[in-house]
Amino acid sequence: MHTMRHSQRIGLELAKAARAGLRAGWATGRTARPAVRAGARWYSAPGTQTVKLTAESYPQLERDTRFARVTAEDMAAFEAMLGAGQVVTGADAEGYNIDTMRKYKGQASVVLRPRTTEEVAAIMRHCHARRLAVVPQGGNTGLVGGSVPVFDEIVVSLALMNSVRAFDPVSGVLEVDAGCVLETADQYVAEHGYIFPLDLGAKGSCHIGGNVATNAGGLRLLRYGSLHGTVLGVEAVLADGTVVNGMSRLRKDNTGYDLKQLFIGSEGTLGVITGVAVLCPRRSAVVNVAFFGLESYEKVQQAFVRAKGELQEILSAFEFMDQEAVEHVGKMSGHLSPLDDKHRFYVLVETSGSNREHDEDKLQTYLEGLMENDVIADGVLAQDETQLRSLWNLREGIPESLAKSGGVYKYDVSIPLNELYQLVDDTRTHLAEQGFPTATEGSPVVNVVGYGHLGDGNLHLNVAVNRYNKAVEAALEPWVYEWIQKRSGSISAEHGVGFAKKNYLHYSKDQGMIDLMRQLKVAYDPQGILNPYKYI
Ligand code: FAD
Ligand code: 2HG
Ligand code: ZN
Repeated sequence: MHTMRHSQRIGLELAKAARAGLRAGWATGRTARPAVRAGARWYSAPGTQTVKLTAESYPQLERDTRFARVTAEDMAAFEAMLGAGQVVTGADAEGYNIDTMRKYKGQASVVLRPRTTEEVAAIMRHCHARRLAVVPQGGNTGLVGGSVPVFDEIVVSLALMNSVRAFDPVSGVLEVDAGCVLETADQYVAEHGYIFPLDLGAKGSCHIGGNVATNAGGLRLLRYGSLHGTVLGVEAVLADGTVVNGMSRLRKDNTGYDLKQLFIGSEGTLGVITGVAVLCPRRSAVVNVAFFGLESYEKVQQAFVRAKGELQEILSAFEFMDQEAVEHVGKMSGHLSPLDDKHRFYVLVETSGSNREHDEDKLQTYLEGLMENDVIADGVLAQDETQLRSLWNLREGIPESLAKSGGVYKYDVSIPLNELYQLVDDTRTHLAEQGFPTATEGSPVVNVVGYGHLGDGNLHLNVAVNRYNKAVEAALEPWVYEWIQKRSGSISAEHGVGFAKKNYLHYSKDQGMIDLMRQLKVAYDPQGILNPYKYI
């Protein structure tokens, strides 16, 4: 017989209930999910360790001598087209050169900050004519080194193109400049009763243009699908300065090739995205979040299958975390598990719907069933907005807590669900065999954790190290990618290929596909000036 308890730590009602009395034990959320959860800019790892130049970390890489170097005449041309205030140089350019993981550092001496699509077009016309290489940059929160230069490429930052262009409260179609921050867009549509269909931990910093360029997945994909479905229109500037206006607001349009799809996930290699039209769904009035512990990965899968069956249309997130991830975020960031005991795995389930009684009834029945069948060991249900936010902060805080270790090797993969977690166990064993045991005196490996969007078949394997270490990297790569290839998985479920995985694309894509991608690249960017040294 279990009895109900109360968690002192974050004040959540604890539902380690007696099977018979369980219905009463799982108290449900009373408020809609807040418009903003984390509400802060993404934290970037503290700059205690100097970031090595990418060119020094990868000495075999050479600058492509076909690209011109920026001259005084180029600078004069940029200042004439933009105004001096929008041309950043010297020490002010430093932040644009370093990625959020502090793993990659470029050598750009010039950063251009256009305010309009016409200014982007003028920049690209000039760079194309002069064969100057360019890196489009959004919020610089990308996790594959794609948003920063490798050598002296010019950074084109979309940060000043940050306006909401239009919103239609009948259709829910939002039109924004590419530099609009995700959280700002979400807050904007929230005022009209809508929700942005994408949500992720970096929402306070990342741009919609960057999200589209990476085809970001995030925490709501399970419910609202990928950007390939929700993005209706894209406006972009091609390498030669041509503006392609594909800002459709239509859900259905079968007039020829759907070219906007090529920009979604193109990671700055095909054009500079300047505008995006997105279909936003209605914001749910009732949101509930449950968090529970389970003792095996098998049980995590059982809980997911039952969530799909029993929560159906109200299921909006199914995130899982292993014990190591939850303990790490507790220790490093203070986001503590609300459960008294330790568990091998944890799951955060969110439901979003419109009818409180109906939603709560469904969720309670689901949780009761899991308890009765011994699928879950213990759990809590958020009682109010603060508790709901605490649970999400725990989940969203995991990457930040790992970054505090010094460095993190990140693998963002899709694998058939039954084998998803095996990669984490195998990585721990493999690293130990290679002489890098976890959390052992003298070993650079601080932690190996697994978490992610289980509902999307997406695992985040993170190997935290005390500092970036070539020997650890060599032990992990291509070993991890080979492991994934053997299971026909994807080496990038959501973060993209960028610089980090550029040599490993063939582990997930057949040569015919890679050749076709190259042909498209040549057609869109014949001089290869857009985001060179990256994946294509
Ligand atoms: P940047 O980092 O600036 O750029 C990313 C890539 O897009 C680069 O190749 C760049 O050249 C290109 N690019 C940027 N803007 C443009 C443009 N306007 N036109 C053309 N190309 C452009 N990703 C997920 O998928 N799911 C998650 O849950 C998730 N969570 C995250 C949590 C944290 C804490 C962090 C730090 C990152 C997370 N990410 C996640 C990574 C994710 O890719 C980014 O956060 C986001 O999508 C990148 O947007 P950005 O504006 O920062 O783009
Ligand atoms: C998340 O789901 C992000 O939190 C980041 O995609 C994952 O840092 C990572 O590996
Ligand atoms: Zn993710």
